[in-house]
Amino acid sequence: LQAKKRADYQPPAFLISTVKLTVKLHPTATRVVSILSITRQGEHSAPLVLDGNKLTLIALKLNGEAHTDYEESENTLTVNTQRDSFELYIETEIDPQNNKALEGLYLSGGAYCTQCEAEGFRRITYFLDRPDVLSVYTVTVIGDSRFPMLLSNGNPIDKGENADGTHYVTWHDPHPKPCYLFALVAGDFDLLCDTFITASGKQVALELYVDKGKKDQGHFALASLKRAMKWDEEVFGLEYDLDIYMIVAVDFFNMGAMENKGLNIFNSKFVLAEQASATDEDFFNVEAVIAHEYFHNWTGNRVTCRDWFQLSLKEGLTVFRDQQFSADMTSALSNRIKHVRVMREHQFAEDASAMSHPIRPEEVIEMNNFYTVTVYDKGAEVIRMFHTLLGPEKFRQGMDEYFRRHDGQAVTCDDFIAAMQSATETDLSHFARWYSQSGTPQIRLAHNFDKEQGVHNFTLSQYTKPTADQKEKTALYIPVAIEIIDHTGKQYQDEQGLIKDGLLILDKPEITFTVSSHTEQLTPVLLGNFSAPSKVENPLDIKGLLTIFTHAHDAFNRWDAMQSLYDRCIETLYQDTTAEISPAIWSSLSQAIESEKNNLELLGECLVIPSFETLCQSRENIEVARLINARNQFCDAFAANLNSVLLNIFKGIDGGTYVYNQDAVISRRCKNVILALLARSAENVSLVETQFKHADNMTDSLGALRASQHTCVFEQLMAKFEQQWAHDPLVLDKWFALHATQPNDNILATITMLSEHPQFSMGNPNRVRSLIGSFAFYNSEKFHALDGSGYKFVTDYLLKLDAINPQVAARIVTPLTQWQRFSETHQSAMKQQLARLLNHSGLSKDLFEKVSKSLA
Ligand code: BAL
Ligand code: ZN
Repeated sequence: LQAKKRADYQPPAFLISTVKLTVKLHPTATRVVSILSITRQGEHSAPLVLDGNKLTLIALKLNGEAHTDYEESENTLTVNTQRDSFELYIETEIDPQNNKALEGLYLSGGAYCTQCEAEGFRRITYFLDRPDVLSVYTVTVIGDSRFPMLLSNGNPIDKGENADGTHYVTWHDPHPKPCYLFALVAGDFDLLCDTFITASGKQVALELYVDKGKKDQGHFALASLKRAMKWDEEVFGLEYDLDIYMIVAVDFFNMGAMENKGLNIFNSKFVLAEQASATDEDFFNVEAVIAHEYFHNWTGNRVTCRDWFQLSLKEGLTVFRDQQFSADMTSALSNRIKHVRVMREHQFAEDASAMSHPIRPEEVIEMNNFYTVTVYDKGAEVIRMFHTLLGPEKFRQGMDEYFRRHDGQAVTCDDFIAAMQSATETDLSHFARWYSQSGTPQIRLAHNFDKEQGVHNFTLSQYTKPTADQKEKTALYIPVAIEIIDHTGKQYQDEQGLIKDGLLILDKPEITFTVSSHTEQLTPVLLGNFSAPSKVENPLDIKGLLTIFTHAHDAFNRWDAMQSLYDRCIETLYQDTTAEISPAIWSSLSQAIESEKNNLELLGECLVIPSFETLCQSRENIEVARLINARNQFCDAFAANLNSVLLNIFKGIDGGTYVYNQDAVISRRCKNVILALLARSAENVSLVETQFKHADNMTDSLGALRASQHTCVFEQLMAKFEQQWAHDPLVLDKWFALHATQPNDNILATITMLSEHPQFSMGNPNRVRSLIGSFAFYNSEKFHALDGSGYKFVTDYLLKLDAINPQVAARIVTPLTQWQRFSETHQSAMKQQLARLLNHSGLSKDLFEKVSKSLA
């Protein structure tokens, strides 16, 4: 299998100005007629090579005449012609019912729907399936009475009945778009309607389609959409551009959602939300994903990508935009912490693995493998750095310029950088290296004090380890937010004036600066608000970390200091299981908690002990069981030593009547974080049972269930929960995931049994991710069992899943490919399973790319 390289980009040899599609739906024999207006680009005589996959060609006509001069291969249709401009008629047949990969057009859960990004349109008809071919679409969908709603992009322009009893609707989308933004849905849904008046006074019809009976669960999504539309007008001056905006929620979906022009298709998990069945996190995610897809209308649809190597152009930017929106709708601090956790747990792991790639990858075998935390989340961090460097006003000017230059075009990350450059006097060419260099930079700070002179010398340096894809690394342009404080919190300035408005630009391998003070105890506070996607190696002792927690101005740094403190304690126990955490630390922690009891947001976050995955990012040669034991030992000691202070705060948090607003979310979050700690002591198990019994919302029910994972009541509460929610697959997903992450000795038998549960189906990505994905990603103790049984179990499953849905299989293989951080025994057992996958005949491109890279 050949990788495509970014450097090999060639503009299209032909363009397609208009597409007239007629789709006559049938479960196993859908007919697609496509009429294309095609124009040759430039001086050449090459034939027209169209992409196509799993299509049966029925008829081909050129300018109305049957055309026989063509060749078909597994993935192409080559049409031989010397004409420069012509109309091509292509009729194909496809089989949506047996399309279990959920790419192209598929029939699942009683509805037809499409997923075309990245390269799914070629499974519907032969086409130039690349994002730089933009066309105006007119689409007629024909279906029978079981599918009363027939939807596609743009505005409806015609509808009617056919003589054979079927009916049709014709849609026209005036905005030229790449085929990955095409969508079609047919089904029988409940419909929620609303309107939005844009800043310039245009009325937009909003339509939300959900499964029958689920209308009540759609109101929050619709309200979120209106908030997102308003926010984009206020913050970026961007208005919606069609008369209608539709969102359809479906149960079978590979991704979270898809930003098809005017017709978003969503995984129902990111639409449906109500008090009884959705957690606060679900509500948050619904609002964030609704906003993300809406924001794509400008950053993605109006200005799209020239080629798929530029994916971060739209995804990094849109993730940044949705993060800013969520911060404005909820709280900046908890959002920042949430996103940094994703970076540390997942993106740093990817950068350290064989799948490491820059946010703009250089080569790709299967594009679906590059919808990654690097392209999305690190991509958003890079946009955030533009924002930090330029400031909000100039950032906005740069965005305005980007749209002014490129509206209606398919462009590159370099075009984005150039537009941003135009809004600033700073030369961004060095900064642009973030687009081409993979790996996580490590920032180090050396500090020494010349007591006689009263001068503190600081040397800040950067280093990026070689990655699997790139051996040579150069110094990046890193904005490092920095405070220098003493033990009273007084702030100090550097003599050289390198720190401007709290920001130091580390654009060399190292930078030295000095601070004059006779105070011995100066504490540097680095990477405020996580100002760059980097790791910090800070030689601070516990006292220094507590100084940061107590006195730093940046709340993110305060949280982070606590995380480092816990990490140090866990490391002590990891090195020596008989070690004890000193009473002085417990007493400092007790004071710290007490001091923040009126700041439940920060407190709640500070009481989350770093996850096993986060702990892994600063370690090598990891012995999994030992690290997990050290973490558990610390959590147990934490709960025991701080029991009374935690209990007091827990009891003082007023549950009140349920409401979804920021204060209530923060209270529930803090309460449930504390409950999980308290539940580690047997005497507190009744608190868990009481909360479970009286909970009037899913956040508290699930909080109690999670807390019960370490207790004797887990099985009993889980059985009650199943009884209560057997009818609701999205809630059962939470139940599957809780089972799958339980580190008990029978876990593999339990998962096997659950995979036969009436609500489980290998064909449904949400179910598979909940059960198998949760085990592989989050049951670290049993996934990494030293006898290799966890690795083998996941591999056995992937071999079956790959034949059905390669995209989902390639996601779930990720933890197996990240063997590099673990000890030799783990590594060899992991590689043994990867080799089994690689040797499997008929392995998908998706799995082949990830597995072969990780064994290379
Ligand atoms: N474009 C794929 C789904 C998303 O990122 O919105
Ligand atoms: Zn996106």
